[in-house]
Amino acid sequence: MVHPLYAEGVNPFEFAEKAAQAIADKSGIPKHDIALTLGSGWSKAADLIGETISEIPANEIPGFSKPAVVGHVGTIRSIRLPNGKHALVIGARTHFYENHGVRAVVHSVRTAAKTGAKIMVLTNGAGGIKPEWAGGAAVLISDHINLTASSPLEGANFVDLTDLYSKRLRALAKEVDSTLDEGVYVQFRGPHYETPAEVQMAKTLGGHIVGMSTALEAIAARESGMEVMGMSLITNLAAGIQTTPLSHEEVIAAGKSAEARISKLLAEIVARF
Ligand code: 8IG
Repeated sequence: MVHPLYAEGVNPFEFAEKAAQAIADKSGIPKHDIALTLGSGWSKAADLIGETISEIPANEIPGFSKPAVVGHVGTIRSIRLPNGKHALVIGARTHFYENHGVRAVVHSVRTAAKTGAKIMVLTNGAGGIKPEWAGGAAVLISDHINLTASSPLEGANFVDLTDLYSKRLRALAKEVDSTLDEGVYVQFRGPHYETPAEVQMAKTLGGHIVGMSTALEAIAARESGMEVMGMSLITNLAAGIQTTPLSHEEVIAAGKSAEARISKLLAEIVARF
């Protein structure tokens, strides 16, 4: 079945506007200030950043669907921060490897922009190339390399990606935790994990983190005029950096054990926005 975003004559930005209107109607909050996509290991942050005003099942919002991945929650939450700002928390991510097309991948980001969000926080679980990140490090994304051979932009739309991952927001994060490390995120298509040779390629290209989600979303966020912060939880060392086989169960377990620590960290960072 073709995804609704690819139905005849659909404009993805008008569709995102409809989704944003549905969120406003269902939550009673007409405008959100910031948005967060919570990936593997990060979902507890939603409980810590403020008071949940409304929680909406993803399938009640046009263009959204239940996540394909165990460990993702499948709801959209409207949260009031202690400083009075409103955060939209997206617990439903569509991955490129689901083959619904890149419009579906970035629909939540475009919707967030249409709700009024000026800051987009993108979190994920990812593999680490630096051995010192073993054991569940949270790492800021400083830049990315997009190896999906795709883009969410359509047509001759030449968006600048210099400083895509905001220096200002990274500095705020480091005020909360000065030990936070940074790295270049390399997005592969997945859903298979990399071969050790592919990880060595990513390392040679200047990469430090390997993942399957965030680069395409960040591009769309920038296109929509949002300031972007990206953060990875290193749930595993990348293939060949760790010598044991990678498993999704390992990833889920690492996420669970890091959850409380990284969620508190993210809540403290967001409180400074
Ligand atoms: I969690 O090792 C997680 N997501 N591409 N490689 C890629 N994505 C990931 C990995 C990994 N771990």
